Amino acid sequence: MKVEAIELHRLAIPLVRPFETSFGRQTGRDVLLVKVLTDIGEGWGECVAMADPFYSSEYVAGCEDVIRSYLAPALLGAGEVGAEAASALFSGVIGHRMAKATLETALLDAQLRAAETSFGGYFGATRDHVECGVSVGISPTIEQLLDEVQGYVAQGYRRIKLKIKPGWDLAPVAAVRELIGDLPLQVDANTAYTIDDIPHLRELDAFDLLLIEQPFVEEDIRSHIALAAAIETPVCLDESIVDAALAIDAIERGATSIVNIKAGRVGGYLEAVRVHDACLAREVPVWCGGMLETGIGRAANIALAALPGFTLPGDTSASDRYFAEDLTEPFVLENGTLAVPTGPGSGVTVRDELVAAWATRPVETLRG
Ligand code: NPQ
Ligand code: MG
Repeated sequence: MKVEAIELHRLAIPLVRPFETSFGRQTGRDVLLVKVLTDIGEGWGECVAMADPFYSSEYVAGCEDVIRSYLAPALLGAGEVGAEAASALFSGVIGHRMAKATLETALLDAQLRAAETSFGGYFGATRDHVECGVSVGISPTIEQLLDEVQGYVAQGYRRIKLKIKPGWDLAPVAAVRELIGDLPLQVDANTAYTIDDIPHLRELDAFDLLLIEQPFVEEDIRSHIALAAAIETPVCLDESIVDAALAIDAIERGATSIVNIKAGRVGGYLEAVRVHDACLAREVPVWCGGMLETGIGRAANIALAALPGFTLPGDTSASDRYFAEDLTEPFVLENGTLAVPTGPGSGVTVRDELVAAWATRPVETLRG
């Protein structure tokens, strides 16, 4: 295909409830969407970066700038190009994986719509539904936390993930474990601990957790190795895993025995499939992470989560976990699962009227 223009859309979407993690509290989703206009049709990509560089070094305005200044010009000047060629085209730019993933996904959407192939079919999905978990933020009180968790259990979620940080860990985990019985439970620290906390983190072994996710900073593989050797609960890396090579290295060194896969974090769905393949070959279970995506990103995540190595429920929750209204037809939980879209490309239809209604500034159109 030939890319003729790239639109940048910046939206503000209200969340149904604030979402608090060890790195901050979100009350809305500041989201960047890109639409590629090509000679074979259009495609959408959603950027997973947050408004501020507090979860990752990337952030929305930074992604926008690197797309506008570097990635879009490379694509618009490339002539005939397939989604599979995007990462090589972008390779002169170091890092900025979330920005690269946004454009690659839009290209893949356009390409697969034209080929009448679904994301799931293209990735190698082996299931038509995926099991869903839910990520639960830090609450003002344990009572409110239990209320929120109870609601998700009633909706049918197959596993609960609690956000933890120093001062909000053993007590809420104990209370939730008591509430939910033997429903699968895991925790996510988003890098809030240090190696000195290992004796404290070992106390989590009492709660039969599926895993503990990313207790230490992204670059600190060594402390994760030390924790994994000291604790029964499996250690799972999120922020640290930025590509398939790093996943293999972290697995072989004993830093992680389960991997959270987020396409944005690793530079796109094609690399995400390679992370999956590397983990499957090493018998390391994977699950699909979430970044408060709208239906656009959620559709692609659910297609990814339908690959055979995704043996644990993901953070691929229903639309109403985050949004009263979604940018696409909503994803609705069916017996704790979501249906993998089967239509061409992402398989969802973007509601242009909502894209316009939630825009925080006029559409910016980039041309060659
Ligand atoms: C995680 N996601 O697994 C992330 C962290 C996270 C579902 O727990 C706006 C955009 C707010 C992305 C808050 C979940 C966010 C965000 C938290 C990602 O670590
Ligand atoms: Mg995480």
